[in-house]
Amino acid sequence: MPYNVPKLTDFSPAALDAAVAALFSALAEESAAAKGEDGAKAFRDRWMARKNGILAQLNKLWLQAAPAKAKREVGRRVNEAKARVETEVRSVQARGSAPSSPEQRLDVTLPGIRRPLGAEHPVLRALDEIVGVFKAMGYSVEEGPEIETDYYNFEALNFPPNHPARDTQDTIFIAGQEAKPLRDRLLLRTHTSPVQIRTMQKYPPPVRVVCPGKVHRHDTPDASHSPLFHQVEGLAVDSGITFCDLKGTLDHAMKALFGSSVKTRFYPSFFPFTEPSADVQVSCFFCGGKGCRTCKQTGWIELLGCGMVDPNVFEFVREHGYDPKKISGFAFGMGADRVAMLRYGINDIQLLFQGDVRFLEQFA
Ligand code: 2U9
Repeated sequence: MPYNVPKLTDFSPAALDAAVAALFSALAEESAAAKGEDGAKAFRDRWMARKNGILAQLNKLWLQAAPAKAKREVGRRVNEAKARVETEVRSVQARGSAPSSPEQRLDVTLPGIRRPLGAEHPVLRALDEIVGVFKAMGYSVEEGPEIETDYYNFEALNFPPNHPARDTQDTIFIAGQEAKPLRDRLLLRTHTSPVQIRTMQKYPPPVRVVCPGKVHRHDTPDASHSPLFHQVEGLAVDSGITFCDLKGTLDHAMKALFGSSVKTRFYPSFFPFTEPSADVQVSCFFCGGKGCRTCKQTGWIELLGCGMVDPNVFEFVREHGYDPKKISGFAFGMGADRVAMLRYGINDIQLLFQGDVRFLEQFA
């Protein structure tokens, strides 16, 4: 027999207790019998429907029917019944929505969701490694704008206006600036050397600084050329700095980067901003100097340019404390892309900039 709310006539505490006990036992019985989502809904409707649910009937048949002096007692019991019914309905609903069949349960043997981590780009890794070697020698790191003025990229670095040395830089200029004085015209920096000029304007000597970053040249792309590449340049200025300091510093840096057994050798070269200038070769760390494909059978790999800062360059920052009669300095530069290519056996510089995941994920 399904439970029906009785119409109360006896409102004595004993009669109320008996009526509530019958109500709760019906609640427990029906709650246990309610199965699945449909059962939970029917259970809720039967007990809590606004219109004629059992709770609504309690209001009408018990509370409203009670004489004034029993109202308090009846009200207390009806409230208690409300709370019990609500708790029971919630627990039946929770049971009803939980997976019931074994197939619906969590399968811990399923493969997890893969969240692949990104990896540092090989060029940035090389750039960081090079910078790290110089940081360990007390160098600080400075960065500067990629869009530079003619003054910082050329003039202050001893490339006078119209000098043929400018042609070697294959500069990409920003168009439509003919109205400006030459020194203010904008271009994409062709080297990070402008950062060293800016550094000297900012700090008086002594300075020891490395400047990593992107540079741009109007080069046709091929396996060894890219219109965008990366340099790390360095500058040390102090009183009494000599070519000997330059050689010792770069020899140490190459050993730190490529292993303590590599040797270095310095060849005369030319850069507008250094005098004397040199190219630096490192003994081939693939064949140990015997000759192989990477070093084109020479046993040596060219990696660096360097030199003593030309006094003409110091003239541009003289008022910042750089009197070429009192101080001297050395500078160097290397291509980080080339270092990455040698380090990771990459034979085409284009691979570094195409964003092909099949290439990049090898560095994860
Ligand atoms: C100041 C004074 C001197 C920076 C230098 C080089 C030599 C050099 C090349 C290496 C390969 C560029 O990436 S590359 O093509 N760089 O050979 N750079 S000395 O000399 C400076 C810089 C700033 C104020």
